[in-house]
Amino acid sequence: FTRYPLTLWVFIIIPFFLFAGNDIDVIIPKPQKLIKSSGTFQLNRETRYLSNTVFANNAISYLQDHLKRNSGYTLQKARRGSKNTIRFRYDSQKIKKAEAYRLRIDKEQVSIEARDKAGFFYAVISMMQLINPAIWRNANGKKIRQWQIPSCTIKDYPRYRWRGMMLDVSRNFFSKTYVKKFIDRMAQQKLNRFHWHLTDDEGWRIEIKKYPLLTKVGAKRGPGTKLPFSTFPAMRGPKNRIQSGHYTQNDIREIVTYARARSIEILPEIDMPGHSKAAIAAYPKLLQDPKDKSRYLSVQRVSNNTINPGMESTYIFLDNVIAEVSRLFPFGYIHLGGDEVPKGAWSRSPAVKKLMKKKKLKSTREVQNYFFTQMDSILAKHGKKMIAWQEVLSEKPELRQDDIFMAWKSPKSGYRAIKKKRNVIMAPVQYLYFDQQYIRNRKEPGHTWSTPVSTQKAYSFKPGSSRYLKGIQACLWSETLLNEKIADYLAWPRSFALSEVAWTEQKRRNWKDFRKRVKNRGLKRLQIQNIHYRP
Ligand code: TNX
Repeated sequence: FTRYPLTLWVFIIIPFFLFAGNDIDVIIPKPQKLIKSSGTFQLNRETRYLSNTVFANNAISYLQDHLKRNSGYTLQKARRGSKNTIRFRYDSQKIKKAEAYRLRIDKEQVSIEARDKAGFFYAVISMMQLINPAIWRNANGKKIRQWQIPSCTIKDYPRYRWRGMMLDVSRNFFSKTYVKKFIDRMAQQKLNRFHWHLTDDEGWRIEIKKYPLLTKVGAKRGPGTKLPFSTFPAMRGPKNRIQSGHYTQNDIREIVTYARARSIEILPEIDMPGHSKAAIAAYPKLLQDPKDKSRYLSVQRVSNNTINPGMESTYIFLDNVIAEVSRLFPFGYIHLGGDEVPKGAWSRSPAVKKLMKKKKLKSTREVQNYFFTQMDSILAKHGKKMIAWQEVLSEKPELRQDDIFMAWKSPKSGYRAIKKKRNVIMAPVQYLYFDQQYIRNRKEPGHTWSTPVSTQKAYSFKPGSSRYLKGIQACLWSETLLNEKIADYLAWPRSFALSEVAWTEQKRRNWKDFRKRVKNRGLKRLQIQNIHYRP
């Protein structure tokens, strides 16, 4: 006490501890508007909730689950208005934007207003981020009977509608349990689109009743099926094996329900016509021209992995697959891949030559256009719109205006598509490929083919704005994700940055301020859930 003068104590040191104790500026992604007031709300066994809308049901259950687990009691419904309540109120007058909410906390009550399910859910997420991070514990621990919520008013809405993450479960398989964890962690960050990369050369991971061999053959891997990348030392060991496994249709329905309870829509991806070795292994006769003499390698060095666009059987097969996928996933879009069709694919296929003659197609490019035009109308028949990688955007594609393209090569390539009045989701490798190393180092897991993506680099992404820019997403390809720990490590803490770039207005974003919130709260939340993040 005597080392520092009294003035320093009165004006700096004591106030610091006063405010540090119940700091409210802890939420990630940062809300658009947050005003602190005095006092705290005590959430305890006597607290009740009131609601005038079914839109709040998911939010209430989510809160109840966490309280049950970590306090041992159920948040009950109040009979009438009284003190110590959390009020959920539908209000489309006051709340104008989709997914927006207003959250007001004072000593007597918490009041939440929104106009849709997502808005109520995000209000609860913000409220939970304001209290002791132990609320996020998912295993049983010490029961906490009383939670302090600092008083404040928050008015909040997302900057972009599409706030996504992609997980590749083909190159390495992830269990249903892990996929659910992955989804729940997204929800904690107000991310709302889970892009599920379900098929690729290395494995077909979704049960299709009409074609059982897709999983019987296409989801099983024997010994010796190593992935070709070996920059990370662990990848040279015996654990570098592609995993077998797939999701049954019941698994899928369960995961869809789980995600929807957290305001997350699932975008399934069936990658075609390239990246299809697993499907071809299961049904070679339906998907490749037996007279095709072309031999080629993909950029990942997989041979002859491309579905033939000149055969009738291809379209019948894909139509049947899309029919089942459409029924499983309620979301309005299906992702059809379209990336990295290898040079030379089907170049010596009589079936493709015949098609080119019949339809007057002059190049491989035009054959690919034709393929996606056909696929787009198959999707339309099943009531879905198309999302695809940017390669599908050609000179004059006859694709529907509602379709969306994912720009992964660079932000610039995304802006070019926007100029052509095409809907775009930005997922540039330089900022949002979370399968890349954080820093260039032999001991770091992750890919090395692009530049490293530190958390700060991801945070520095400025996507811009346009009515054609639907939002952003990060991608976790799994060639180097040998296990769940490596997946966690590559995803966190970078996903905090993703969520804030996707949610918070540019002028509200600041790296130092963000880093402080991550350090003080974000990382604690990860620790409590045993998430193996990169320190
Ligand atoms: C490129 S990006 C791919 C993936 C790989 C990824 C590895 C894109 C549409 N295709 O097939 O897994 O690089 O980073």
